[in-house]
Amino acid sequence: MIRLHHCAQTRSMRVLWMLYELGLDFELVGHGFDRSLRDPAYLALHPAGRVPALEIDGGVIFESLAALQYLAERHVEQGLAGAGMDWLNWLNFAETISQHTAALTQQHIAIYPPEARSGLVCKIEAMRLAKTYQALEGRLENRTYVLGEFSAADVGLGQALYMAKHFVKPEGFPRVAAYYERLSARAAFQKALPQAGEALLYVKDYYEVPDG
Ligand SMILES: N[C@@H](CCC(=O)N[C@@H](CS)C(=O)NCC(=O)O)C(=O)O
Repeated sequence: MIRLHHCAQTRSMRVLWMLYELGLDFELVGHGFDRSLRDPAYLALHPAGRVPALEIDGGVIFESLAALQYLAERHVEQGLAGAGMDWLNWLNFAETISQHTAALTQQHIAIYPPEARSGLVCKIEAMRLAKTYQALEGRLENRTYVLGEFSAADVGLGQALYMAKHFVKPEGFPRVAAYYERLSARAAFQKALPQAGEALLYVKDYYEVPDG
């Protein structure tokens, strides 16, 4: 039995998307994005109390991009695994994007009271996030997907963009914008979106960099 522990609009969405791409049977366990992730029962699955946690093959994978790699290689016949340095670099580049999104989510949404938030940190993180789009823009010159053909690396990157575009719009990066459109049109991506009634992390489509 495969079991995915998931919160809507977080990095666990990339694993959910991947499971749908592969057409696997699995159980989905939804969690609140709150202190319940620190319950001892959940900490036994994820030592830092985060999502995702993927129970599979008698073990637990608790890093989202490791989960994508494991699944892609477990089902290599489906053609979503790459090889060599390009595969590893671009699969893991999703985290280079997501680290800035995590910082921006903390600044714009998680920190209370709002006066404790830093406009300067928001500006710096948004600029650094834009630099990651620039890198992706370069990689996508003459390529439809980062490895040429669609792979699990695009699942990681597409989901990283899904979260990141709340803070930096991809429109200034035409290849990235078109890439995101292509990825988000996939049926498996659409199935991994928040379902009706699920608590959302982002209540706005876009969070402006605050003054100050
Ligand atoms: N590098 C980890 C990061 C996991 C992570 O930080 N997940 C966030 C959601 S995107 C989380 O669970 N945060 C809850 C918390 O920090 O309390 C991965 O890619 O799986």
